[in-house]
Amino acid sequence: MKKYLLLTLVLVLATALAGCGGEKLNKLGYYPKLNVYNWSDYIDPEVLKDFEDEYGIRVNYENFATNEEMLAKLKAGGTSYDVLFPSDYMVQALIELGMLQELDFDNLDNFKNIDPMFKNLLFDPENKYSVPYFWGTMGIVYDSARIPEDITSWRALWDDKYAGKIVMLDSPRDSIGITLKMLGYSANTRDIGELNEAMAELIKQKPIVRSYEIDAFKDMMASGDAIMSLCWSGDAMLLISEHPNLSYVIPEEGTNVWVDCMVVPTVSKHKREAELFINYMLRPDVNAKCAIAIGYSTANTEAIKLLPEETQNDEVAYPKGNVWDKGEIFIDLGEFTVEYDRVWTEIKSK
Ligand code: N2P
Repeated sequence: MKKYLLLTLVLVLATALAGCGGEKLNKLGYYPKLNVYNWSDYIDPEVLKDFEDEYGIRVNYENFATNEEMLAKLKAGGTSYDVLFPSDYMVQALIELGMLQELDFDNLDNFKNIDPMFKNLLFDPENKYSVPYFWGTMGIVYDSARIPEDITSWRALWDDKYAGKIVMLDSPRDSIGITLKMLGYSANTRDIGELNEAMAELIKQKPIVRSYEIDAFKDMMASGDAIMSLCWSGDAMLLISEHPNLSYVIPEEGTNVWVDCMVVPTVSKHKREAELFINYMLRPDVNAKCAIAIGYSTANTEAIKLLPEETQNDEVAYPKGNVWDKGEIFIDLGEFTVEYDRVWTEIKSK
């Protein structure tokens, strides 16, 4: 009996001491840390601080540059991530690999704010595992002061006139995807002949490519070191707002439309807190704050209403009409993914 009394005393003391560390108990009654893994430049950092203050949950925040990098890190183990932000096809791949937990929508009442256009999409037909965050298109950002002609085709990225000033994305699905579109093929092709044709085009283009980047192209476009770059719409929107000499075009051969989501991987030991975080990110004020900071298009109808009017009417970020008419969404290619990886390695090693 004495033993139990002592144990209780020790526990009571330990709890009291933990409380003295300046840490607040969270709404669930303890002090967890959440490991969040997101794209770079894809949140307003202030909302992380606000979340920590409001919920008493500390956030360990890390960035990845591509879906593929995120998957490799997740497969390598080491960190038990709690919230990830993969794109559509990567959500599908993670589901197929059994790496995601089903979400409890009783904890996600702000899911109602998501535009129905972004719900129940092919990569997660019943939204069992994922909640949309931001979306966008792929296009070309270019310096219209130094490029007098109208750009209408992806071929512009192959134009010798701009040799050494063209930047491509260091991302296999994106760079290969637009090349497939340029050739009139699906960006999801599983035809080895079509894929090899795209590879040949990208190898031919390589001598005029300044570099393959993910984030650095923004500074290169801003400074004028690069004259055109493959670019996601949100980055384009922010760049153009600061540099009116820049323009964004979706070439007429069509493009990729993508939706980035929030998910909880199976390695997470804090699903309840992860859902608190996801629900918080879906709050209209929080979501709008991020939209303003990063320039990307939110899938959250209530957040859009809080954006400045000129942003709501911006054709780059919020093109009129059905977004699915603008292009193809990437699907997970399953075992065929190794062929895209092979092609990308070959291009990069030339
Ligand atoms: C943000 C990258 C956006 C990801 N830096 C596009 N899917």
